Amino acid sequence: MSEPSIFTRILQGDVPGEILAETERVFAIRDIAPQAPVHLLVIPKTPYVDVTELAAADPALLAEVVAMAKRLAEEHADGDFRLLFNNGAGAGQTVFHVHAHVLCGPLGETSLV
Ligand code: DGP
Repeated sequence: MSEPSIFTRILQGDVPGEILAETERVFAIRDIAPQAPVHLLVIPKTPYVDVTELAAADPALLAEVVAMAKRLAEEHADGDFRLLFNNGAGAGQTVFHVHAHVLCGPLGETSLV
């Protein structure tokens, strides 16, 4: 069996990290290296590798990710947000447990886009 991802370890409390929001199937944390004034990660608890796998396996769960992103953008900013998934190493994905970047406000010098 593969090792739990860094995000699963944060969720389980094995690695420090504040859980900003949590439902039965989704949770959110701050990105450790923010690329915008508000930069959060919304993460399904089931560790699908990337968004294409998530969308194929459980589209309703992908919709839950979007709903949590909207809620967080309203709580932490003015409600508008960019939603970004890096899909594959060639696109910059470094953690292979699917996560949505929620970016509010102007982007800095970022490698994300
Ligand atoms: P990506 O490159 O799309 O796979 O994004 C992975 C993001 O995860 C990256 O922006 C930094 C973030 N990250 C990596 N390790 C940690 C960590 O230990 N804590 C937090 N809060 N974020 C992390």
